[in-house]
Amino acid sequence: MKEKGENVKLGNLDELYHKGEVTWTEGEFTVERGFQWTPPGCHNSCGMLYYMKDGKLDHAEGDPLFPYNGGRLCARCLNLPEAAYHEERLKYPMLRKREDRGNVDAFERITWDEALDVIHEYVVNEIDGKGYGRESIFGMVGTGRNICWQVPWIINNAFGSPNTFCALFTGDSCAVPRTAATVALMGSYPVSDFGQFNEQMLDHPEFQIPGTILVWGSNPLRSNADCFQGFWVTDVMKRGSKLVVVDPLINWMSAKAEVQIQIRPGTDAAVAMAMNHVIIEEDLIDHEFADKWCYGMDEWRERVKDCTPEWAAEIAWCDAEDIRKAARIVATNGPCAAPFGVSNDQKRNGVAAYHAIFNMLALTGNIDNPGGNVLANTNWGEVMSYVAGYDEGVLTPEMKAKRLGDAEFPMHAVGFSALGQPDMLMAALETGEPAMRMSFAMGTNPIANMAADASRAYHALMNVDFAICCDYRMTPYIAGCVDLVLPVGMNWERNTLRTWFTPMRASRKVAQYYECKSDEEIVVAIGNKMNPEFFQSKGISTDTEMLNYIMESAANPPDFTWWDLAESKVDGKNYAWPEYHYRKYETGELRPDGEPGFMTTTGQVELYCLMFAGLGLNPMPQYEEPAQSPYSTPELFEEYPLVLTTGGRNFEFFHSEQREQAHMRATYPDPRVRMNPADAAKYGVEDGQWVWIEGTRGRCRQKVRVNEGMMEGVVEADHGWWFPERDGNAPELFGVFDSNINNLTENCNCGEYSFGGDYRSLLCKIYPCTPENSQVTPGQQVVEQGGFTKLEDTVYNNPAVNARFGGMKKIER
Ligand SMILES: Nc1nc2c(c(=O)[nH]1)N[C@H]1C(S)=C(S)[C@@H](COP(=O)(O)OP(=O)(O)OC[C@H]3O[C@@H](n4cnc5c(=O)[nH]c(N)nc54)[C@H](O)[C@@H]3O)O[C@H]1N2
Ligand SMILES: Nc1nc2c(c(=O)[nH]1)N[C@H]1C(S)=C(S)[C@@H](COP(=O)(O)OP(=O)(O)OC[C@H]3O[C@@H](n4cnc5c(=O)[nH]c(N)nc54)[C@H](O)[C@@H]3O)O[C@H]1N2
Ligand code: SF4
Ligand SMILES: [Mo]
Repeated sequence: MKEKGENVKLGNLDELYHKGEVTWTEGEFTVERGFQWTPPGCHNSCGMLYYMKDGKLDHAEGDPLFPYNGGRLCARCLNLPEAAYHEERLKYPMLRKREDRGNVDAFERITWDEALDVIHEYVVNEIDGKGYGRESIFGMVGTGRNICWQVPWIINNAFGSPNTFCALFTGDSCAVPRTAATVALMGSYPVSDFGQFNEQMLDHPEFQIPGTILVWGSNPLRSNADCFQGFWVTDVMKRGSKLVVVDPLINWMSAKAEVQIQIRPGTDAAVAMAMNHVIIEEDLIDHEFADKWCYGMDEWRERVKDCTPEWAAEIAWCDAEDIRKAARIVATNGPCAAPFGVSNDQKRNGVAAYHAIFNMLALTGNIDNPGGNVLANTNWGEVMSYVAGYDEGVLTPEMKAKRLGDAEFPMHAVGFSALGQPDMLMAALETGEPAMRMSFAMGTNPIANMAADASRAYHALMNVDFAICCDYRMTPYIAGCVDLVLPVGMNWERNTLRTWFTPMRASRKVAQYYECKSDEEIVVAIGNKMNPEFFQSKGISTDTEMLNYIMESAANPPDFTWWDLAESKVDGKNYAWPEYHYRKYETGELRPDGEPGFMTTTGQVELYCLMFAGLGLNPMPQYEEPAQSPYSTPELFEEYPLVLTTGGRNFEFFHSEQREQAHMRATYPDPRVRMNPADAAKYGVEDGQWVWIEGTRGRCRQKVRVNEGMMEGVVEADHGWWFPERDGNAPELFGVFDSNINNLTENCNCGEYSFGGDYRSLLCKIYPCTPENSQVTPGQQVVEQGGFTKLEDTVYNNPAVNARFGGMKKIER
């Protein structure tokens, strides 16, 4: 250790922070080096130093030796002990009878062996014994907290079913619309480049600082979404990057931006098409790239010919000059990096919006270039995504064909999503055809957060005959709909591996909490119980054997094992960056035939997408109004005069998590709906007042937050709210329906390409809560009175869902 006051030079960091070691003693603490991804959940995985005392986590610090976060941590990770030792944390497997759903006290502690027996017996007696196919067992998963591969592994390889879903997440409205658009266009997934693909990060000799960061419908400073650290934005801003922001709300970044296009939610595709128009009209195209590598230039030019900034400005309620200015900056200010924004995924028109944005980035040469948008691969080609386990040879072709949605949605049939189509699951649960008998959920709390139309989701999930959920704490979904609960360990209570995107990281189990198991251990336990032949044939009897198997079976396996990595024996590190190259389309690295080009039919970036055309889908982006909007439903707009967007992220919560933590609730106590002062005055509501937000499908209550930065005529409401401090029993279920903005969102009406639903473009009205209009709680309305939407009134608005299920058929509840 250095003397107090002595200068710590950078060179000493290795020594100070024990490079090459994974555990050491510091005073009363044992320090354990690892990574944090989940739980509690996050899209990132920061390098951590866990300070342990008496077998418990005392506190955590960022690992300064891991370049990705360089020692920095968010509030949620600084507060890990509160998450870990909260009284709501689950300790043992628990079971209750189906008729006791809604009664939290009815859960009884059982052993893991009993839990495995219960699952085994149900499958043998109630699925196989009664002649239901294994496809009637389905998995539900949430966002990629690094808990995405475990569920298909269990569903495919342990249970032999092809059906895993993002839990009633209409149109798979996160990431999938974007990946579908970009994979169709260029055969790969572009990720904004902030140097993270090389260990030297910003200092890598080939990296260039982005001239422009195009922040479109996202708030990376808060969300750190998708393997992307928000502070990378400020790091490159310090080195000269400029910002262009497309957002209805003025935020910290827009205040620093060269230009913000402030738009009506849901109109992104129109604005993106107009930016393409400007770039083409003013010939701001990067001809060196586009003439050689873009297919369909003439068709695209023709498509956007009339999409003038004035046309888009009228649709989007924005300024045409801002569109021009933004397009010019994107095209002329050096490389342009466009971090992922979920706003575009969360709309029926989302695939088109992303297609148009990436056509623009291709025209301006911002594909696979330093400081632009690089074509990402997972490390050595390991499969640890939602598609994991699907091709391990367990499922027969007949069984694979039973994946819900493949027959109706061509994009699913050809593999643009690894999962079943969630709208089809909703319809199947509602009609009973096909029967979906048993569910297995890991990493999702659907009625609180993921499912559109929460009321409908609740009733649909109550139709499942036997429901299993793995979580680390009691949730509304468990309280309301689950029969068997399996408790999971925190990040430092598990052996685990992280592969997307880069670098590969391994973290070790350094503590045990009661009888919790990691999700990885649960895969092994259920796998060896249900399908021992398969798991033994792969040599998988433990979690670490499975993790090592995943590494060994990668397309280009690394020359180290899971144990090497976890013990910091890979060049003295517990992480490893694979070799990375820019402009891979020039060298043949993108195609199995080794030819230069992109992995598309033409080998080019298809502005006019032949893949879409071949599937009978619109080959080029087209603007469509949201299903509800001032222009698509003017009559509704009279009654519901505010445009509603939902779910902007905040520092305190990751979706429905952290609500039980006093430190997070101290700075963010209640659900908030942000509105402009003029709108607040117009609708007679004040800052801090509880109001009803009502749409055509239901209502919920949140607190008004008057915000001058919010566009007039637009409101933005929180998602994911429930109240662990309230009654967990039905009908309240911890108040999950009280402030749930998904009481208003629509299910079974995804967009043309089968992806994207209108979570961020709805209509609503807002009025003060009064004792008179608050007598029946939303919980009572949903649970006791049959829901906001009566089942018989429900319609399948998506044509493909409708084609299969026709009108509604009522089943017995
Ligand atoms: N702290 C925290 N971090 C998270 C999460 C979390 O719950 N909490 N969730 C994770 C997940 S799964 C995801 S997908 C990411 C999402 O993270 P991001 O992609 O960064 O998205 P948000 O933060 O939701 O985006 C909010 C911004 O979108 C704007 N916006 C709303 N509607 C529209 C619209 O129609 N068009 C445009 N252009 N802008 C719009 C809002 O005004 C707001 O400024 O965050 C991840 N990270
Ligand atoms: N209206 C509206 N709705 C939205 C959004 C929006 O912007 N607006 N955003 C949508 C988006 S982008 C997404 S991705 C979804 C996210 O939806 P989900 O990913 O389903 O998020 P949660 O509801 O928080 O459910 C996660 C559950 O997993 C548990 N958990 C956390 N870590 C682990 C773990 O390691 N193992 C296990 N077994 N369990 C764990 C948590 O305790 C929690 O109960 O929500 C969507 N819902
Ligand atoms: S919450 Fe913040 S510090 Fe923790 S893993 Fe996520 S990005 Fe890193
Ligand atoms: Mo998401």
